[in-house]
Amino acid sequence: MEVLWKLPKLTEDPSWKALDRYYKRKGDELNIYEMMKKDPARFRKLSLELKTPSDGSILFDYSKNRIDEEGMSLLFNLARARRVEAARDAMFAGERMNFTEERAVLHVALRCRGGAPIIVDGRDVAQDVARELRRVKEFSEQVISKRWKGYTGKPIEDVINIGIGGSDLGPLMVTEALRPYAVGPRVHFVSNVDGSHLAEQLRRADPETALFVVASKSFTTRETLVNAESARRWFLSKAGDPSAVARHFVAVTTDAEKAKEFGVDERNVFRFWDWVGGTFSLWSAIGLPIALSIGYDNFEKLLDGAFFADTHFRSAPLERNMPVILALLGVWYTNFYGAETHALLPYDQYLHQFPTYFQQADMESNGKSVVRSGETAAHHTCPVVWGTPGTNGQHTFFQLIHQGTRLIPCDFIAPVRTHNPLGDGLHHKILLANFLAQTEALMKGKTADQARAELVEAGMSGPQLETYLPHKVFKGNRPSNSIVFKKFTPFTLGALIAIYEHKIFVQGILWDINSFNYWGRVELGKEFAKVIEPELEGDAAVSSHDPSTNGLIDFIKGNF
Ligand code: G6Q
Repeated sequence: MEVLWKLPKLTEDPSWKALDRYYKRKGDELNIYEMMKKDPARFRKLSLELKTPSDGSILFDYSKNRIDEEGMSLLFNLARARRVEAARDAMFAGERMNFTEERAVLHVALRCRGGAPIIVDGRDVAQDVARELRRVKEFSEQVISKRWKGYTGKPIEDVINIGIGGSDLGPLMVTEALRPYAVGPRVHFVSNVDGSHLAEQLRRADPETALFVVASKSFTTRETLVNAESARRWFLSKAGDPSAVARHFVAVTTDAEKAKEFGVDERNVFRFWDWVGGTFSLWSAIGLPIALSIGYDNFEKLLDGAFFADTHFRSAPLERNMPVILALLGVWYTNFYGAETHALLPYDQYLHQFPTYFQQADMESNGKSVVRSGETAAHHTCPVVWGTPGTNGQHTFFQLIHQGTRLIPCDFIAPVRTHNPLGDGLHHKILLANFLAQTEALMKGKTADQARAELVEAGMSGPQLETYLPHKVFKGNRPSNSIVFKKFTPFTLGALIAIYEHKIFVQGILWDINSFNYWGRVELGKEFAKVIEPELEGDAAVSSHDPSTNGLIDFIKGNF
């Protein structure tokens, strides 16, 4: 990706400077509600509708942002100047976007439809992908149809995925999100090396009907291997015969040899490849628990949805490109308004893992402070990503979003139709009304005059009214995006995830970082943990660390 290396430093790029001037001139006075009132066409101008072939439209409304058309066009200029389109094409073409590990970044190849070859290092990986997907299909169909039997001849009732990070969160988020489509065994997830996580699952599991999926890209992750070992020990303590393991343990990895060494039968090893980042691996065999839960046909629909979003990302002009717009608005708030966080607020209980999933995907990919050249970035990168499903958030942290000192851009995500129309649809009507009300209230706020009128109406006057008044004011002008779907289906969920993945990609390009290596996530802590683990043995006081760490270790040892 030659061209990216030749770009000027981000903060010195003329397109960046133009944005900076615009921000200084207008940043304080851009008032969303005022702009909305002045221009009734604002919604039409600043929204997009993506028509899916089968599952209705996805509406993306970004008109409730502190930006006007001039600002948007400066943001698009930035994307052009920073070669977002060329970078996107290079990713799809299999160039080594992950330049510090010299790897292609091709999660898009995992869901590419149409059968065209995808060449990585001279090899058509599309065929490898198709072969592994066929294996996922066959295996999931055997398990769901109960043709796959455990060692006593009983079918599988519970699947326990053992993996962490990217080998856990994607399948966890998707199986939760698509629960209404579940047709297979119950699926559970164990990630934490804290024995309680596994112990709680094992307590409820029956070795005769449990299937363990050991998921690890590297097959070296200590947490996963220790959990898998303990699961196998538990299983053998009940089943006795080691040959029974082959009916109850499968693995998903890029390193089949290591999985075999661990003792997983070769025929039970599902593969993926080093050009799939862990964070973006749910589309590969890492998605096996998804296929086991919702059935392979639905898993394919998830891939179809992602492919739909890939096609949109590749072909829509920047001005109509949802991931690009999401990315640019994120940069606008992070780098100009100084927003430190970004909230993801799905108004759908099934999406309760969505914020956590994207917390990882965003923060692991773009939580970097070194730019491509190796210099320290002169600009901020990834904000803290967080959130929880509405309406719960309204009763917890929305206070801060409405009246706190910080600017918190929010993405509201909601399906028009529910899978559970309880109370004749009443629940869902309330949910939707709340979603809409929050975005409106964040924008409009409540002026001192309005608050005063309300207090007077409530019978208040004099010093009491004056004391209450400032606390009742909402400044408003708080930005939000709204993303509304007809219904959450495997297809629309696949599209939504892929849209956010591409947002992350675009932001990485804009921030001039490598979004695809994750050395920060575990390396340093892992090195330190290796030293500390043996020190937790024995009674001797520890002195090899700083006084705080020594003191903590000694306290723990004293209380074993
Ligand atoms: C980086 C991932 C990271 C990873 C875990 C587990 O690639 O995002 O979260 O998935 O560290 O790694 P393994 O899959 O190799 O066990």
